[in-house]
Amino acid sequence: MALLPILKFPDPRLRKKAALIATVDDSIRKLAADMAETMYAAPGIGLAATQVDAHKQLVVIDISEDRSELITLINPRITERDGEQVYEEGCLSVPGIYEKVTRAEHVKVRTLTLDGGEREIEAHGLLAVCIQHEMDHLQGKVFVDYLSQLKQTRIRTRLAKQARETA
Ligand code: K1U
Ligand code: ZN
Repeated sequence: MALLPILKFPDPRLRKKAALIATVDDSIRKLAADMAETMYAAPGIGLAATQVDAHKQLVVIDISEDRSELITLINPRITERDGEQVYEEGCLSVPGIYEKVTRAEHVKVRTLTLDGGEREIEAHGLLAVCIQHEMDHLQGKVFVDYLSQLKQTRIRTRLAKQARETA
């Protein structure tokens, strides 16, 4: 397995739309394993392939306390959504920034599995937030897009300063 570099906002590659995965083969299983290792090491509770510059519809998520409930989404599609919740989100591509975002409280998601089967996942609360956040990445959307222009400008300034200081 390998740790993958995570793209940082405002890298334009975070804006690319991910392609559907035609066949779930060993290369996809290897990418999913590397993404899971990268997510756990970061640490994070989710990671989309877009964030590691692999523009395929692949997501890994684990919101469990003991990091034992890995969920892999391949070509995920939301089939039902309802309710509303506000959660203070973070993003491994926007380090150190946490802001409130409003999303559906409950979603049903149809996805392929790593063995090429199909399953449906029903999610509420944080899992629903994380699924929507990661599926946004696959469409080239970052959570800061939901914020005001003023907040977005402040975030860009802060991240540019962070990047200068770590260079
Ligand atoms: O997409 C990402 O960059 C991962 C992101 C997922 C996420 C977090 C919160 C709300 C929505 C989506 C993160 O994992 S940020 C880090 C984080 O939230 C966290 C890290 C360690 C333990 C618990 C949370
Ligand atoms: Zn993110």
